[in-house]
Amino acid sequence: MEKSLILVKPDGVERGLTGTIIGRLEELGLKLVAIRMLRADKDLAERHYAIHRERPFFNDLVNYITSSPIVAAVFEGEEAVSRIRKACGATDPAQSEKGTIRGDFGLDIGRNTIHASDSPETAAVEVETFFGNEGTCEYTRIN
Ligand code: IDP
Ligand code: MG
Repeated sequence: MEKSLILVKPDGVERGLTGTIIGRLEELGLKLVAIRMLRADKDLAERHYAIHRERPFFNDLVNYITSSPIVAAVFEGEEAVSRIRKACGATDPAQSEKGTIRGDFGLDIGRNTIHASDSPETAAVEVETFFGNEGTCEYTRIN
């Protein structure tokens, strides 16, 4: 079954939106299989966003994601990656549809409330990055 990693970014945690965001994804019928709050350090943030290393916004991105605690979670379900990306909306909240997480809560392109894996392959790497030590849980989701 497909897994996807999400991060509630600092703006989501600080505004008390963690439960709402996790709830929206649970309401899609996806199964929550791991969750933890952490303050990412520079090394973790740079590894997570390594693909953007050459982009002009890389330093801002790393500074932002390490500025305050985040909540990392893993959801499991059929087509979890694409369904969660759809629920998140476009990267820039100004372009995201209402009813999506970023469209409803995102403040700007940096403070866009949530990260979500962009492919099953990326998800596997990201789950390992954030939950490599403790792993994920197994149970039956009853809908
Ligand atoms: P995604 O989060 O929708 O997958 P990515 O292109 O992977 O978007 O970019 C990672 C994060 O970097 C975005 O969520 C956003 O916060 C930030 N970002 C992306 N493009 C820009 C930009 O042009 N300026 C500033 N920040 C950006
Ligand atoms: Mg991305």
